[in-house]
Amino acid sequence: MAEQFDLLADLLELDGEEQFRVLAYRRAADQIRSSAGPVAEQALAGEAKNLPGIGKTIESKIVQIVESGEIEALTKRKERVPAGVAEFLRLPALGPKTARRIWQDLGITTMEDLRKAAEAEQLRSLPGLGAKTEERILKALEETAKPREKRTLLAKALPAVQAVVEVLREHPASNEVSEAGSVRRRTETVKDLDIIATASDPAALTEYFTKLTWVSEIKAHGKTKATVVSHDGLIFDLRVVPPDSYGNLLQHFTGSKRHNVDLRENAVKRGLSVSEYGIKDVETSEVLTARTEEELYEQLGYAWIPPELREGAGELAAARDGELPELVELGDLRGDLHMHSTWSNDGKNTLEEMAEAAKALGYAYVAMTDHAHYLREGRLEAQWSEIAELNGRLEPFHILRGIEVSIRADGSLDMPDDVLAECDWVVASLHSAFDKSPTERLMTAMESPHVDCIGHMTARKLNRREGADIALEKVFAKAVETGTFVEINSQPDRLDLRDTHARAAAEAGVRLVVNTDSHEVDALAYAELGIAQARRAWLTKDQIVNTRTWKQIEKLKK
Ligand code: DGT
Ligand code: CA
Ligand code: CA
Ligand code: ZN
Repeated sequence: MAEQFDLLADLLELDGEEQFRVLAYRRAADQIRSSAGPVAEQALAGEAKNLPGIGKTIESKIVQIVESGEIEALTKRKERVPAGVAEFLRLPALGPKTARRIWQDLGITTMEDLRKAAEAEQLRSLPGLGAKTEERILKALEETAKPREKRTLLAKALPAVQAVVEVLREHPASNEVSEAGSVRRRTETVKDLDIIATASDPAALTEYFTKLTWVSEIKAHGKTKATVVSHDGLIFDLRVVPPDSYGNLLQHFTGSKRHNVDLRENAVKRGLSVSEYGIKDVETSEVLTARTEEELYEQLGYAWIPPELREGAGELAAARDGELPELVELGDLRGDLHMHSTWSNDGKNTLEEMAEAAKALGYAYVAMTDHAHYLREGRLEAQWSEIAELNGRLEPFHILRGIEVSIRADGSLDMPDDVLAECDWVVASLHSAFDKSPTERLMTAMESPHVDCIGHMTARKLNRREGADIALEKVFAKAVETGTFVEINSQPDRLDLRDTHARAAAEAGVRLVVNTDSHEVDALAYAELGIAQARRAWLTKDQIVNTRTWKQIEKLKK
Protein backbone atom coordinates (compact mmCIF):
# COMPACT_ATOMS: atom_id res chain seq x y z
CA MET A 1 0.00 0.00 0.00
CA ALA A 2 2.78 2.41 0.95
CA GLU A 3 4.55 1.76 -2.34
CA GLN A 4 1.42 2.58 -4.29
CA PHE A 5 1.03 5.89 -2.49
CA ASP A 6 4.69 6.74 -3.02
CA LEU A 7 4.42 5.93 -6.70
CA LEU A 8 1.24 7.96 -7.01
CA ALA A 9 3.05 10.91 -5.41
CA ASP A 10 5.95 10.54 -7.86
CA LEU A 11 3.67 10.40 -10.86
CA LEU A 12 1.63 13.39 -9.72
CA GLU A 13 4.80 15.34 -9.17
CA LEU A 14 6.04 14.48 -12.65
CA ASP A 15 2.71 15.50 -14.02
CA GLY A 16 3.11 18.91 -12.42
CA GLU A 17 0.32 18.53 -9.87
CA GLU A 18 0.13 20.71 -6.80
CA GLN A 19 2.71 20.10 -4.13
CA PHE A 20 0.28 19.69 -1.24
CA ARG A 21 -1.33 16.67 -2.91
CA VAL A 22 2.05 15.11 -3.57
CA LEU A 23 3.02 15.67 0.07
CA ALA A 24 -0.25 14.22 1.31
CA TYR A 25 0.37 10.94 -0.50
CA ARG A 26 3.96 10.71 0.67
CA ARG A 27 2.79 11.27 4.22
CA ALA A 28 0.16 8.56 3.84
CA ALA A 29 2.86 6.17 2.63
CA ASP A 30 4.97 6.91 5.72
CA GLN A 31 2.02 6.55 8.02
CA ILE A 32 1.12 3.17 6.55
CA ARG A 33 4.72 1.97 6.86
CA SER A 34 5.12 2.95 10.50
CA SER A 35 1.63 2.16 11.73
CA ALA A 36 1.22 -0.60 14.28
CA GLY A 37 -2.37 -1.20 13.26
CA PRO A 38 -3.99 -3.17 10.42
CA VAL A 39 -4.50 -0.12 8.22
CA ALA A 40 -6.43 -2.00 5.54
CA GLU A 41 -8.90 -3.37 8.05
CA GLN A 42 -9.20 0.04 9.66
CA ALA A 43 -9.93 1.60 6.27
CA LEU A 44 -12.64 -0.96 5.55
CA ALA A 45 -14.23 -0.13 8.89
CA GLY A 46 -14.00 3.59 8.13
CA GLU A 47 -11.54 4.12 10.96
CA ALA A 48 -8.27 4.73 9.12
CA LYS A 49 -9.17 8.38 8.57
CA ASN A 50 -8.55 9.01 12.25
CA LEU A 51 -4.85 8.25 11.80
CA PRO A 52 -2.54 11.25 11.41
CA GLY A 53 -1.86 11.86 7.74
CA ILE A 54 -4.83 9.84 6.55
CA GLY A 55 -8.08 11.55 5.67
CA LYS A 56 -11.23 10.50 3.87
CA THR A 57 -9.69 10.63 0.40
CA ILE A 58 -6.75 8.50 1.31
CA GLU A 59 -8.93 6.10 3.22
CA SER A 60 -11.07 5.54 0.16
CA LYS A 61 -7.92 4.90 -1.87
CA ILE A 62 -6.84 2.26 0.64
CA VAL A 63 -10.22 0.62 0.21
CA GLN A 64 -9.60 0.63 -3.55
CA ILE A 65 -6.33 -1.22 -3.01
CA VAL A 66 -8.07 -3.83 -0.91
CA GLU A 67 -10.96 -4.26 -3.30
CA SER A 68 -9.34 -3.98 -6.71
CA GLY A 69 -5.61 -4.27 -6.08
CA GLU A 70 -4.68 -0.74 -7.10
CA ILE A 71 -5.58 2.88 -6.43
CA GLU A 72 -7.76 3.97 -9.35
CA ALA A 73 -5.95 7.29 -9.72
CA LEU A 74 -2.68 5.38 -9.90
CA THR A 75 -3.95 3.14 -12.69
CA LYS A 76 -4.98 6.25 -14.62
CA ARG A 77 -1.72 8.09 -14.02
CA LYS A 78 0.30 5.10 -15.11
CA GLU A 79 -1.34 5.42 -18.51
CA ARG A 80 -0.11 8.98 -18.75
CA VAL A 81 3.29 8.76 -17.09
CA PRO A 82 5.63 5.85 -17.85
CA ALA A 83 6.70 4.10 -14.64
CA GLY A 84 10.36 4.31 -15.70
CA VAL A 85 10.20 8.08 -15.51
CA ALA A 86 9.22 7.88 -11.85
CA GLU A 87 12.61 6.28 -11.22
CA PHE A 88 14.32 9.44 -12.47
CA LEU A 89 13.15 11.12 -9.26
CA ARG A 90 15.41 8.88 -7.25
CA LEU A 91 18.43 10.62 -8.78
CA PRO A 92 19.33 13.50 -6.47
CA ALA A 93 20.48 15.41 -9.56
CA LEU A 94 17.00 15.50 -11.07
CA GLY A 95 13.99 17.46 -9.87
CA PRO A 96 10.49 16.68 -11.11
CA LYS A 97 10.42 19.55 -13.60
CA THR A 98 13.61 18.49 -15.35
CA ALA A 99 12.63 14.84 -15.27
CA ARG A 100 9.38 15.76 -16.90
CA ARG A 101 11.03 17.69 -19.71
CA ILE A 102 13.48 14.88 -20.38
CA TRP A 103 10.53 12.54 -20.71
CA GLN A 104 8.20 14.79 -22.68
CA ASP A 105 10.61 16.71 -24.88
CA LEU A 106 13.13 13.96 -25.54
CA GLY A 107 10.90 10.91 -25.18
CA ILE A 108 13.25 9.25 -22.71
CA THR A 109 11.47 6.83 -20.37
CA THR A 110 14.09 4.48 -18.91
CA MET A 111 17.22 4.92 -16.80
CA GLU A 112 19.23 3.17 -19.48
CA ASP A 113 18.13 5.61 -22.18
CA LEU A 114 18.77 8.48 -19.80
CA ARG A 115 22.35 7.32 -19.35
CA LYS A 116 22.83 6.95 -23.10
CA ALA A 117 21.41 10.40 -23.76
CA ALA A 118 23.66 11.96 -21.12
CA GLU A 119 26.71 10.20 -22.52
CA ALA A 120 25.82 11.23 -26.06
CA GLU A 121 25.47 14.83 -24.78
CA GLN A 122 21.89 15.03 -25.95
CA LEU A 123 20.37 16.41 -22.76
CA ARG A 124 21.99 19.78 -23.35
CA SER A 125 19.69 20.25 -26.32
CA LEU A 126 17.02 21.19 -23.77
CA PRO A 127 17.05 24.86 -22.81
CA GLY A 128 18.51 25.32 -19.34
CA LEU A 129 20.30 21.97 -19.33
CA GLY A 130 23.99 21.87 -19.97
CA ALA A 131 27.12 19.81 -19.70
CA LYS A 132 27.02 20.23 -15.93
CA THR A 133 23.61 18.59 -15.65
CA GLU A 134 24.70 15.70 -17.85
CA GLU A 135 27.73 15.23 -15.63
CA ARG A 136 25.64 15.30 -12.47
CA ILE A 137 23.16 12.82 -13.90
CA LEU A 138 25.92 10.40 -14.93
CA LYS A 139 27.47 10.66 -11.48
CA ALA A 140 24.09 10.10 -9.82
CA LEU A 141 23.43 7.08 -12.03
CA GLU A 142 26.79 5.66 -10.95
CA GLU A 143 25.91 6.23 -7.29
CA THR A 144 22.53 4.56 -7.54
CA ALA A 145 24.17 1.54 -9.17
CA LYS A 146 26.14 1.02 -5.95
CA PRO A 147 24.38 -0.75 -3.10
CA ARG A 148 22.14 1.69 -1.23
CA GLU A 149 24.01 3.54 1.44
CA LYS A 150 22.80 2.63 4.88
CA ARG A 151 21.61 5.21 7.34
CA THR A 152 23.79 5.61 10.40
CA LEU A 153 22.57 4.12 13.67
CA LEU A 154 21.68 6.63 16.38
CA ALA A 155 24.14 4.88 18.71
CA LYS A 156 27.01 5.94 16.46
CA ALA A 157 25.65 9.35 15.51
CA LEU A 158 24.69 10.62 18.95
CA PRO A 159 28.06 10.52 20.75
CA ALA A 160 29.74 11.83 17.59
CA VAL A 161 27.52 14.88 17.31
CA GLN A 162 27.69 15.50 21.05
CA ALA A 163 31.48 15.51 20.86
CA VAL A 164 31.52 17.99 17.98
CA VAL A 165 28.99 20.25 19.71
CA GLU A 166 31.20 20.14 22.79
CA VAL A 167 34.39 21.25 21.04
CA LEU A 168 32.56 23.95 19.10
CA ARG A 169 31.15 25.28 22.38
CA GLU A 170 34.65 25.53 23.74
CA HIS A 171 35.86 27.62 20.80
CA PRO A 172 36.13 31.30 21.77
CA ALA A 173 34.21 32.49 18.69
CA SER A 174 31.10 30.43 19.43
CA ASN A 175 28.10 31.47 21.51
CA GLU A 176 25.22 29.05 21.17
CA VAL A 177 25.86 25.59 19.71
CA SER A 178 23.21 22.91 19.36
CA GLU A 179 22.66 19.65 17.60
CA ALA A 180 19.74 19.85 15.18
CA GLY A 181 18.08 17.64 12.55
CA SER A 182 17.14 14.02 13.02
CA VAL A 183 19.81 13.32 15.63
CA ARG A 184 18.28 15.96 17.90
CA ARG A 185 14.93 14.28 17.40
CA ARG A 186 16.68 10.98 18.26
CA THR A 187 15.41 9.09 15.24
CA GLU A 188 16.66 5.50 15.17
CA THR A 189 18.89 6.17 12.16
CA VAL A 190 20.17 9.37 10.58
CA LYS A 191 21.42 10.46 7.18
CA ASP A 192 23.66 13.31 8.29
CA LEU A 193 24.32 15.32 11.43
CA ASP A 194 23.16 18.90 11.64
CA ILE A 195 24.63 21.50 13.96
CA ILE A 196 23.42 25.08 14.42
CA ALA A 197 25.49 27.77 16.10
CA THR A 198 25.80 31.47 16.70
CA ALA A 199 29.22 33.10 16.83
CA SER A 200 31.02 36.38 17.32
CA ASP A 201 33.13 35.41 14.31
CA PRO A 202 31.23 32.93 12.10
CA ALA A 203 34.06 32.51 9.60
CA ALA A 204 36.53 31.60 12.34
CA LEU A 205 34.19 29.00 13.82
CA THR A 206 33.43 27.49 10.41
CA GLU A 207 37.13 27.38 9.62
CA TYR A 208 37.88 25.66 12.93
CA PHE A 209 35.13 23.12 12.25
CA THR A 210 36.69 22.10 8.93
CA LYS A 211 40.09 21.66 10.61
CA LEU A 212 39.01 19.33 13.43
CA THR A 213 41.23 16.26 13.63
CA TRP A 214 38.45 13.81 12.77
CA VAL A 215 37.64 15.52 9.48
CA SER A 216 38.75 13.48 6.50
CA GLU A 217 37.03 15.44 3.73
CA ILE A 218 35.58 18.92 3.35
CA LYS A 219 32.51 18.80 1.12
CA ALA A 220 31.62 22.46 1.30
CA HIS A 221 33.12 25.44 3.11
CA GLY A 222 31.70 28.96 3.21
CA LYS A 223 31.80 31.77 5.76
CA THR A 224 28.72 30.64 7.64
CA LYS A 225 28.33 27.01 6.74
CA ALA A 226 30.36 23.94 6.04
CA THR A 227 29.88 20.25 5.41
CA VAL A 228 32.56 17.77 6.38
CA VAL A 229 32.95 14.00 6.42
CA SER A 230 34.62 12.29 9.37
CA HIS A 231 37.09 9.42 9.12
CA ASP A 232 34.36 6.97 10.01
CA GLY A 233 32.09 8.25 7.26
CA LEU A 234 29.72 10.53 9.20
CA ILE A 235 28.58 13.69 7.43
CA PHE A 236 28.38 16.84 9.56
CA ASP A 237 26.56 19.99 8.49
CA LEU A 238 27.35 23.19 10.41
CA ARG A 239 25.39 26.41 9.98
CA VAL A 240 26.32 29.57 11.84
CA VAL A 241 23.27 31.81 12.07
CA PRO A 242 22.42 35.30 13.34
CA PRO A 243 21.63 35.32 17.08
CA ASP A 244 18.41 37.29 16.59
CA SER A 245 16.82 34.41 14.72
CA TYR A 246 18.68 31.54 16.38
CA GLY A 247 15.34 30.24 17.69
CA ASN A 248 13.82 30.28 14.21
CA LEU A 249 16.77 28.58 12.56
CA LEU A 250 17.30 25.98 15.26
CA GLN A 251 13.63 25.09 15.07
CA HIS A 252 13.72 24.96 11.29
CA PHE A 253 16.78 22.77 11.06
CA THR A 254 15.61 20.45 13.80
CA GLY A 255 12.60 19.54 11.69
CA SER A 256 11.14 17.21 10.98
CA LYS A 257 10.21 18.46 7.57
CA ARG A 258 6.71 17.20 8.30
CA HIS A 259 6.48 19.06 11.60
CA ASN A 260 7.65 22.22 9.86
CA VAL A 261 5.14 21.84 7.06
CA ASP A 262 2.31 21.40 9.58
CA LEU A 263 3.54 24.35 11.61
CA ARG A 264 3.58 26.56 8.54
CA GLU A 265 0.21 25.42 7.28
CA ASN A 266 -1.40 26.16 10.63
CA ALA A 267 0.26 29.56 10.72
CA VAL A 268 -0.96 30.44 7.24
CA LYS A 269 -4.54 29.89 8.41
CA ARG A 270 -3.94 32.60 10.97
CA GLY A 271 -2.39 35.05 8.53
CA LEU A 272 1.20 34.29 9.50
CA SER A 273 3.97 33.22 7.19
CA VAL A 274 6.71 31.20 8.90
CA SER A 275 10.16 30.85 7.40
CA GLU A 276 13.52 29.85 8.82
CA TYR A 277 14.22 33.55 9.48
CA GLY A 278 11.07 34.68 11.21
CA ILE A 279 7.32 34.88 11.48
CA LYS A 280 5.77 37.41 9.16
CA ASP A 281 2.35 38.92 9.70
CA VAL A 282 1.02 38.81 6.15
CA GLU A 283 -1.22 41.84 6.62
CA THR A 284 1.22 44.22 8.30
CA SER A 285 4.42 42.70 6.86
CA GLU A 286 5.83 42.88 10.35
CA VAL A 287 8.46 40.18 11.00
CA LEU A 288 8.99 38.61 14.41
CA THR A 289 12.22 36.80 15.09
CA ALA A 290 13.02 34.60 18.07
CA ARG A 291 16.27 34.13 19.95
CA THR A 292 15.06 30.87 21.43
CA GLU A 293 12.80 28.06 20.34
CA GLU A 294 10.61 28.62 23.39
CA GLU A 295 9.96 32.15 22.21
CA LEU A 296 9.20 31.00 18.68
CA TYR A 297 6.67 28.40 19.74
CA GLU A 298 5.12 30.87 22.13
CA GLN A 299 4.75 33.47 19.37
CA LEU A 300 2.75 30.89 17.45
CA GLY A 301 0.62 29.93 20.41
CA TYR A 302 2.27 26.65 21.32
CA ALA A 303 4.07 25.28 24.31
CA TRP A 304 7.68 24.33 23.52
CA ILE A 305 7.67 20.89 21.94
CA PRO A 306 10.39 18.37 22.83
CA PRO A 307 12.33 17.56 19.62
CA GLU A 308 11.53 13.85 19.92
CA LEU A 309 7.85 14.65 19.32
CA ARG A 310 8.34 16.80 16.24
CA GLU A 311 7.19 14.30 13.64
CA GLY A 312 3.82 15.67 12.61
CA ALA A 313 1.96 13.10 14.67
CA GLY A 314 -0.38 15.27 16.70
CA GLU A 315 2.20 17.25 18.67
CA LEU A 316 1.06 20.67 17.45
CA ALA A 317 -2.52 20.17 18.57
CA ALA A 318 -1.30 18.85 21.92
CA ALA A 319 1.07 21.80 22.34
CA ARG A 320 -1.71 24.23 21.54
CA ASP A 321 -4.10 22.63 24.02
CA GLY A 322 -1.51 22.28 26.77
CA GLU A 323 -1.71 18.50 26.49
CA LEU A 324 1.84 17.52 25.71
CA PRO A 325 2.88 14.47 27.74
CA GLU A 326 5.50 14.81 30.44
CA LEU A 327 8.04 12.54 28.78
CA VAL A 328 9.98 9.86 30.64
CA GLU A 329 13.66 10.66 31.26
CA LEU A 330 16.77 8.55 31.51
CA GLY A 331 17.10 9.49 35.17
CA ASP A 332 13.68 7.97 35.88
CA LEU A 333 14.96 4.43 35.37
CA ARG A 334 15.53 2.51 38.58
CA GLY A 335 16.72 -0.74 37.08
CA ASP A 336 17.41 -2.74 33.94
CA LEU A 337 15.44 -5.93 33.43
CA HIS A 338 17.23 -7.64 30.56
CA MET A 339 20.95 -8.37 30.47
CA HIS A 340 23.45 -11.15 30.01
CA SER A 341 26.65 -12.24 31.69
CA THR A 342 29.33 -14.83 30.93
CA TRP A 343 26.74 -17.41 31.98
CA SER A 344 25.46 -16.93 28.41
CA ASN A 345 28.11 -17.83 25.83
CA ASP A 346 27.83 -14.43 24.16
CA GLY A 347 28.07 -12.42 27.40
CA LYS A 348 31.41 -10.62 27.81
CA ASN A 349 31.35 -9.66 31.50
CA THR A 350 30.77 -11.65 34.65
CA LEU A 351 27.63 -11.38 36.67
CA GLU A 352 29.55 -9.44 39.28
CA GLU A 353 30.93 -6.96 36.74
CA MET A 354 27.49 -6.39 35.26
CA ALA A 355 25.97 -5.86 38.68
CA GLU A 356 28.72 -3.50 39.84
CA ALA A 357 28.38 -1.45 36.66
CA ALA A 358 24.61 -1.20 37.01
CA LYS A 359 24.97 -0.19 40.61
CA ALA A 360 27.47 2.48 39.62
CA LEU A 361 24.88 3.86 37.20
CA GLY A 362 22.61 4.43 40.15
CA TYR A 363 20.24 1.54 39.57
CA ALA A 364 18.59 -0.19 42.50
CA TYR A 365 18.18 -3.55 40.78
CA VAL A 366 18.86 -5.55 37.63
CA ALA A 367 17.41 -8.78 36.33
CA MET A 368 20.11 -11.13 35.12
CA THR A 369 18.42 -12.78 32.18
CA ASP A 370 20.88 -15.23 30.68
CA HIS A 371 19.64 -17.48 27.89
CA ALA A 372 17.77 -20.53 29.15
CA HIS A 373 19.66 -22.96 26.94
CA TYR A 374 22.93 -22.18 28.74
CA LEU A 375 21.34 -22.77 32.12
CA ARG A 376 20.45 -26.43 31.99
CA GLU A 377 21.79 -29.30 34.11
CA GLY A 378 22.09 -27.40 37.35
CA ARG A 379 23.73 -24.30 35.93
CA LEU A 380 20.74 -22.14 36.75
CA GLU A 381 20.85 -23.22 40.40
CA ALA A 382 24.59 -22.52 40.41
CA GLN A 383 23.94 -19.03 39.07
CA TRP A 384 21.37 -18.49 41.79
CA SER A 385 23.91 -19.21 44.51
CA GLU A 386 26.28 -16.72 42.93
CA ILE A 387 23.45 -14.18 42.85
CA ALA A 388 22.62 -14.83 46.50
CA GLU A 389 26.24 -14.31 47.48
CA LEU A 390 26.53 -11.08 45.47
CA ASN A 391 23.25 -9.74 46.81
CA GLY A 392 24.55 -10.18 50.32
CA ARG A 393 27.50 -8.02 49.43
CA LEU A 394 25.87 -5.37 47.19
CA GLU A 395 22.87 -4.58 49.39
CA PRO A 396 20.64 -2.60 49.04
CA PHE A 397 21.34 -3.14 45.33
CA HIS A 398 19.57 -6.26 44.21
CA ILE A 399 20.15 -8.81 41.44
CA LEU A 400 16.94 -10.55 40.42
CA ARG A 401 16.85 -14.16 39.37
CA GLY A 402 15.84 -13.64 35.78
CA ILE A 403 15.95 -15.71 32.64
CA GLU A 404 15.43 -15.16 28.92
CA VAL A 405 13.52 -17.99 27.32
CA SER A 406 13.12 -18.52 23.60
CA ILE A 407 9.66 -18.95 22.16
CA ARG A 408 9.93 -22.10 20.06
CA ALA A 409 8.27 -22.60 16.67
CA ASP A 410 5.29 -24.25 18.39
CA GLY A 411 4.91 -21.42 20.92
CA SER A 412 6.35 -23.39 23.84
CA LEU A 413 9.19 -22.03 25.98
CA ASP A 414 12.62 -23.61 26.22
CA MET A 415 12.55 -24.04 29.99
CA PRO A 416 10.05 -26.07 32.05
CA ASP A 417 7.32 -24.28 33.99
CA ASP A 418 8.45 -25.47 37.41
CA VAL A 419 11.81 -23.79 36.88
CA LEU A 420 10.26 -20.59 35.55
CA ALA A 421 8.03 -20.51 38.62
CA GLU A 422 11.17 -20.11 40.73
CA CYS A 423 12.43 -17.09 38.75
CA ASP A 424 11.80 -13.50 39.78
CA TRP A 425 11.57 -12.27 36.20
CA VAL A 426 11.06 -14.06 32.87
CA VAL A 427 11.66 -12.45 29.48
CA ALA A 428 10.34 -14.43 26.50
CA SER A 429 11.66 -13.66 23.03
CA LEU A 430 11.53 -14.84 19.46
CA HIS A 431 15.03 -15.83 18.36
CA SER A 432 14.33 -17.91 15.25
CA ALA A 433 11.71 -19.06 12.74
CA PHE A 434 10.38 -15.51 12.55
CA ASP A 435 8.07 -16.40 9.69
CA LYS A 436 6.39 -19.27 11.54
CA SER A 437 3.19 -17.80 13.02
CA PRO A 438 4.97 -15.17 15.13
CA THR A 439 1.69 -13.60 16.27
CA GLU A 440 0.28 -16.86 17.61
CA ARG A 441 3.57 -17.81 19.27
CA LEU A 442 3.79 -14.48 21.07
CA MET A 443 0.19 -14.80 22.22
CA THR A 444 0.78 -18.34 23.47
CA ALA A 445 3.86 -17.20 25.37
CA MET A 446 1.89 -14.39 26.99
CA GLU A 447 -0.65 -16.93 28.24
CA SER A 448 2.06 -18.44 30.42
CA PRO A 449 1.61 -17.27 34.00
CA HIS A 450 5.40 -17.12 34.31
CA VAL A 451 6.21 -14.82 31.39
CA ASP A 452 6.57 -11.27 32.70
CA CYS A 453 7.82 -9.52 29.60
CA ILE A 454 8.23 -10.00 25.85
CA GLY A 455 11.73 -9.12 24.63
CA HIS A 456 12.47 -7.35 21.31
CA MET A 457 9.04 -8.22 19.94
CA THR A 458 9.48 -7.91 16.18
CA ALA A 459 13.09 -9.15 16.19
CA ARG A 460 14.04 -6.64 13.53
CA LYS A 461 17.70 -5.70 12.96
CA LEU A 462 18.14 -2.20 11.57
CA ASN A 463 19.77 -2.15 8.13
CA ARG A 464 19.75 -5.95 8.11
CA ARG A 465 16.42 -7.58 8.71
CA GLU A 466 12.80 -6.46 8.68
CA GLY A 467 10.77 -7.25 11.75
CA ALA A 468 8.60 -10.35 11.81
CA ASP A 469 5.17 -9.83 10.31
CA ILE A 470 3.19 -9.54 13.51
CA ALA A 471 -0.42 -8.49 14.03
CA LEU A 472 0.65 -6.02 16.68
CA GLU A 473 -2.83 -4.89 17.69
CA LYS A 474 -3.75 -8.48 18.57
CA VAL A 475 -0.56 -9.00 20.50
CA PHE A 476 -1.02 -5.74 22.38
CA ALA A 477 -4.58 -6.73 23.30
CA LYS A 478 -3.28 -10.05 24.60
CA ALA A 479 -0.60 -8.26 26.59
CA VAL A 480 -3.24 -6.15 28.30
CA GLU A 481 -5.51 -9.14 28.89
CA THR A 482 -2.74 -11.27 30.41
CA GLY A 483 -0.85 -8.46 32.14
CA THR A 484 2.33 -9.15 30.19
CA PHE A 485 4.77 -6.27 29.83
CA VAL A 486 6.45 -5.47 26.52
CA GLU A 487 10.03 -4.31 26.15
CA ILE A 488 11.62 -1.43 24.31
CA ASN A 489 14.96 -3.07 23.63
CA SER A 490 17.76 -0.48 23.57
CA GLN A 491 20.30 -2.36 21.47
CA PRO A 492 21.46 0.06 18.76
CA ASP A 493 20.35 -2.14 15.87
CA ARG A 494 17.13 -3.31 17.51
CA LEU A 495 15.26 -0.41 19.17
CA ASP A 496 12.33 -2.80 19.27
CA LEU A 497 9.46 -1.96 19.84
CA ARG A 498 10.14 0.98 17.58
CA ASP A 499 8.72 4.44 18.38
CA THR A 500 5.39 4.27 16.55
CA HIS A 501 4.75 0.73 17.74
CA ALA A 502 5.52 1.57 21.35
CA ARG A 503 3.12 4.48 21.15
CA ALA A 504 0.38 2.23 19.83
CA ALA A 505 1.13 -0.32 22.55
CA ALA A 506 0.83 2.27 25.29
CA GLU A 507 -2.37 3.62 23.78
CA ALA A 508 -3.76 0.09 23.89
CA GLY A 509 -2.92 0.03 27.60
CA VAL A 510 0.24 -2.09 27.49
CA ARG A 511 2.90 -1.37 30.10
CA LEU A 512 6.38 -1.04 28.67
CA VAL A 513 9.85 -1.79 30.02
CA VAL A 514 12.97 -0.05 28.74
CA ASN A 515 15.79 -2.62 28.78
CA THR A 516 19.29 -2.71 27.36
CA ASP A 517 19.72 -6.44 26.68
CA SER A 518 23.37 -5.75 27.50
CA HIS A 519 25.95 -8.41 26.78
CA GLU A 520 28.75 -6.29 28.30
CA VAL A 521 29.03 -3.45 30.81
CA ASP A 522 29.45 -0.69 28.24
CA ALA A 523 26.10 -1.60 26.70
CA LEU A 524 24.24 -0.55 29.86
CA ALA A 525 24.57 3.02 28.56
CA TYR A 526 22.31 2.13 25.62
CA ALA A 527 19.40 2.80 27.98
CA GLU A 528 19.67 6.37 26.67
CA LEU A 529 18.68 5.13 23.20
CA GLY A 530 15.73 3.13 24.50
CA ILE A 531 14.54 6.09 26.55
CA ALA A 532 14.87 8.30 23.47
CA GLN A 533 12.58 5.95 21.56
CA ALA A 534 10.18 5.85 24.50
CA ARG A 535 10.06 9.64 24.38
CA ARG A 536 9.43 9.52 20.63
CA ALA A 537 6.54 7.22 21.54
CA TRP A 538 5.09 9.97 23.81
CA LEU A 539 5.60 7.81 26.90
CA THR A 540 5.51 9.14 30.43
CA LYS A 541 7.36 7.84 33.46
CA ASP A 542 4.23 6.11 34.67
CA GLN A 543 3.95 4.01 31.50
CA ILE A 544 7.44 2.56 31.93
CA VAL A 545 7.51 -0.28 34.43
CA ASN A 546 11.16 -0.04 35.46
CA THR A 547 10.83 3.53 36.67
CA ARG A 548 9.30 1.84 39.72
CA THR A 549 10.89 0.13 42.70
CA TRP A 550 11.14 -3.64 42.46
CA LYS A 551 8.59 -3.91 45.26
CA GLN A 552 6.10 -1.94 43.19
CA ILE A 553 6.85 -4.03 40.10
CA GLU A 554 6.24 -7.24 42.01
CA LYS A 555 2.73 -6.05 42.76
CA LEU A 556 2.19 -5.01 39.16
CA LYS A 557 3.31 -8.19 37.43
CA LYS A 558 1.17 -11.26 36.86
P1 DGT B 1 18.08 12.92 8.09
O1 DGT B 1 19.27 13.79 7.93
O2 DGT B 1 17.58 12.33 6.81
O3 DGT B 1 18.30 11.87 9.10
O4 DGT B 1 16.86 13.81 8.62
P2 DGT B 1 16.85 15.37 8.97
O5 DGT B 1 15.52 15.64 9.56
O6 DGT B 1 18.05 15.73 9.78
O7 DGT B 1 16.89 16.05 7.56
P3 DGT B 1 17.95 17.02 6.86
O8 DGT B 1 19.33 16.85 7.38
O9 DGT B 1 17.76 16.82 5.40
O10 DGT B 1 17.40 18.47 7.21
C1 DGT B 1 17.46 18.98 8.52
C2 DGT B 1 16.20 19.74 8.82
O11 DGT B 1 16.08 20.87 7.95
C3 DGT B 1 14.91 18.96 8.60
O12 DGT B 1 14.58 18.16 9.69
C4 DGT B 1 13.93 20.08 8.37
C5 DGT B 1 14.73 21.09 7.62
N1 DGT B 1 14.51 20.94 6.18
C6 DGT B 1 15.34 20.32 5.31
N2 DGT B 1 14.83 20.35 4.08
C7 DGT B 1 13.66 20.98 4.16
C8 DGT B 1 12.65 21.35 3.22
O13 DGT B 1 12.75 21.05 2.03
N3 DGT B 1 11.56 22.02 3.70
C9 DGT B 1 11.43 22.34 5.03
N4 DGT B 1 10.35 22.99 5.46
N5 DGT B 1 12.36 22.01 5.92
C10 DGT B 1 13.44 21.35 5.51
CA1 CA C 1 20.21 15.47 9.14
CA1 CA D 1 21.46 18.04 6.78
ZN1 ZN E 1 18.70 -10.97 25.49
